[in-house]
Amino acid sequence: MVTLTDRHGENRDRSGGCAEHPGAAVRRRALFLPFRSRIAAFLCAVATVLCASAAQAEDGHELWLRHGRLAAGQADAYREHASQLIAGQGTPTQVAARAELLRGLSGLLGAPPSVSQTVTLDGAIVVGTVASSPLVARLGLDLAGLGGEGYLIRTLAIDGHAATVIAAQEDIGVLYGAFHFLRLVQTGQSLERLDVRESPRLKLRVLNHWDNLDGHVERGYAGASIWDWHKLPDYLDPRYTEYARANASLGINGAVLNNVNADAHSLTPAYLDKTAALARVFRPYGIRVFLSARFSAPIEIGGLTTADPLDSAVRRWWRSKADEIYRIIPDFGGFLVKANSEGQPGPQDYGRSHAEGANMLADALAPHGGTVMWRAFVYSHEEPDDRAKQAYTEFVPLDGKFRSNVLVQVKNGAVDFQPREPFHPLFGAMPKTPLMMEFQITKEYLGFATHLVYLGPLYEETLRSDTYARGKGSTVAKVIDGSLDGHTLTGIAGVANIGADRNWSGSHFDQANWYAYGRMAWNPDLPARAIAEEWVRMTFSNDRRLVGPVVEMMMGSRQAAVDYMTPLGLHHLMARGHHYGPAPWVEGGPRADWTSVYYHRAGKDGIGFDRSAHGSNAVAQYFPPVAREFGDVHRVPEDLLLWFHHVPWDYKTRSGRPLWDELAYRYERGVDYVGTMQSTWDGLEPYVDAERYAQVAAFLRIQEREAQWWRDASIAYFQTFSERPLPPGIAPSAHSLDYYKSLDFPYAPGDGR
Ligand code: GCW
Repeated sequence: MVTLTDRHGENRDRSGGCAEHPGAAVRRRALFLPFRSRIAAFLCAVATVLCASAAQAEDGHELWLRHGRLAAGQADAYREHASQLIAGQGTPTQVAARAELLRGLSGLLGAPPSVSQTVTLDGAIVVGTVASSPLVARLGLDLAGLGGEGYLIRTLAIDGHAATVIAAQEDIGVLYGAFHFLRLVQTGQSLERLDVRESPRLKLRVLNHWDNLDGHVERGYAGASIWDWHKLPDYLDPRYTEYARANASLGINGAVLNNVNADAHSLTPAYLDKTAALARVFRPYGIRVFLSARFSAPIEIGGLTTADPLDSAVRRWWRSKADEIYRIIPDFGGFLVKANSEGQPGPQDYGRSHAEGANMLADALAPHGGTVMWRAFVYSHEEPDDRAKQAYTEFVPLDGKFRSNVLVQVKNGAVDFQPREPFHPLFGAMPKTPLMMEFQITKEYLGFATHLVYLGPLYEETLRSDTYARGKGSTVAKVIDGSLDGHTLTGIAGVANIGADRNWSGSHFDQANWYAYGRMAWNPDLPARAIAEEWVRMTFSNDRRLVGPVVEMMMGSRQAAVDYMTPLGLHHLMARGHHYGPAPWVEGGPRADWTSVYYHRAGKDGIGFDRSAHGSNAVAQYFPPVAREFGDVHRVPEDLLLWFHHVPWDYKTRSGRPLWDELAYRYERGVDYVGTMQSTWDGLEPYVDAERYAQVAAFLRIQEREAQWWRDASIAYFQTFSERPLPPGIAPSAHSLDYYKSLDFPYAPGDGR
């Protein structure tokens, strides 16, 4: 990456060389936009006076679209490539692209480029499609192959002037290209000799909002739902547009507005009007709305006595519901369905298969071009078998039985969004069915909003996992992008971490998880580290004294959470219900697979879930090379050891330490990492605005305390089985096991309702 820096090697947000707290940037920008550079000196003085109050503006609301003013020298260099803007305004999407460029460049460079119809200056930016811009049309660019959402950004000469063109086949590609161009400036990259060609690898790149109609967000830690259903459709909160801008800047092109634990009311005319209003706001930004459909809706709101997918009245009801929806939302995306899972109704209630249920909805949507996203997160009421095996067992026999407009949506791992899981064995195992990935962005099992856990490495680890479905190199990324089995309908979903909090995600660093999801949805091969760096530069600053340490801190944070919560392949040891904090002792209750003891299986003889051929044989669901690796206690990656094997407490791990010592060591390592993040962050105080600095510091203190709690409670509990002393250097737990068991958090946020 080429980084433009000022002579001090910095390019953080500063204006005109004023000595001030960096937190002043945003408020100052808002105040100063109408002014010209010739009065910059005067403004510096005003800014200095405003420094104290300006710092309060840094509440994270702008996300990564924080186009703070660049250092003077740097802004001058960029202005040479952004002197003039030639962009159409014929459609709402063109208007949006033009507005983004003007807004972003004004912020970054201190003044907007001049607006023109023709290129009359060096450094012009020409934006548009062949159809909308005669200027773009006569450049003879090779736009074929970009697809409807792709774009190119190229440096060339137009009418004797140096220019940059942002061109696409469709308006939405132009908008995506505009955001890309701004990102280059925001992250300090060179605008010389640009030759960018980008198209998304996946077709549907959607957020799944687990938002209930009453405003509660299931597993949400960022406040209430951003959808104010009560005031819709009449009042359109400006946040809806901000939301659309943020998503479009990443290329996210779909939003499932309501919880997969769905309420049939979202399909009533009144709620459809509300959804239509949101769809109108999102449309210029290329975002289509989807709804979670409750399978029993024909009974609940349709007055029928059955929801049997083979019943002709039921089928008619869904067809006319689809027609009704498309009459008011012509670009409606389709339905997401959680069926026969965790108490949700579904086709199996009528003795029908998942395919029969999905196909009924697919038939209703097909005439309108809609898609069904049918979830594979199912496990049976009867608990007959290892829960990790059940989705595969139910879905593999259905391969090839789904309509062509059905995607089967598969969680990244076979159990449930754990801090670390092996990739789901369904990936690669249903070659005739397009599978879409479901990641969780909200951190239900990773410390809620207060733990700094960057999920880029988790997503990357899954996407790069090799299924061996068609031999070596059959990565999960190739399964979901359709290239492995030749599918054109492809997709990815992220369970959103967005709420009504000013900072959207409940914490500043959780914004990075939304960002990373969106970037990988566009290109599943993007490295988590590069994405983190981009995000830090856009969200905080380009100051290298900040970028390097923050990226390092982020990159190790997920492994740290694994270490202090569920090391060595342990999983699902969180408290029952709300999942807040450690509770490896949970047992009893309605089902065994909702307890911790089911998953860790600790006893005097050892610990771990035997999924090898000697145990549940879940390994057999993977392709042979993977099955052999996971099934062999000596070859399985140690990070997954206790996921697949039950081993004695004195089992010798790769470090040479006995298992018990290794477990204790990893708990300790996780807690230590949080301490390291704290010291790193302490050292960054001079480079971060006061407001965000303080919140991150406070959250790291919470994380430190809770990591210690996880470690202490887990060690105290497992020691009752291992009956071994702690290894040298590992301190005993601060309290007794009874103390940890007595802790109770009836109102922990995010619980399902
Ligand atoms: O992990 C579980 C969550 C539930 C969620 C379910 C699912 C929407 O605890 O809250 O329900 O996953 O993915 O369906």
